[in-house]
Amino acid sequence: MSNSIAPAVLNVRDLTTGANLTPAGVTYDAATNTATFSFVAPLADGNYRATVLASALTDPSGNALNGGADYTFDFYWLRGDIDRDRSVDFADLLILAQNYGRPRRYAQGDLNDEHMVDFADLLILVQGYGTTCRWRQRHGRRVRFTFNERFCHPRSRLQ
Ligand SMILES: [Ca+2]
Ligand SMILES: [Ca+2]
Repeated sequence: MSNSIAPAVLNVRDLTTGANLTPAGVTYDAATNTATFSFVAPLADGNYRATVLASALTDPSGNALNGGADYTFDFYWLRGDIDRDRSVDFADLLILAQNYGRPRRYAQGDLNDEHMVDFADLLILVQGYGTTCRWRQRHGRRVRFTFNERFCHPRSRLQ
């Protein structure tokens, strides 16, 4: 992939509202071949579909990504769900407690991305405690999702 990438190569669709979200910025690390997109407003808890526009990404020879076919993937965001099981519960609280007072990342309880697990993170988790973000199954396919009425506003980043 070339060393430059525009934010518009990625579209994120909120599967609840149908709203399309375009990243405000993107950084690219050539050493790890990783693009990190950022948004002006944090994503709300819920399910999303990200689409990378193949025509907007080329390799150094000018070949489009994925043979010219857009690449899509689904993901969800649920603030406080540290272990990524679509639920904010005791297991998440336990992870946070084990890392309390230490410099850590999201997967270890730093929910506000300040690289420290502290009371602010505990407050975020408690506010979302009991929240789930589930796919509704229909004919074996993920077609819609449900989650309760709690909405949080995390810092959002795709890698
Ligand atoms: Ca969890
Ligand atoms: Ca923190």
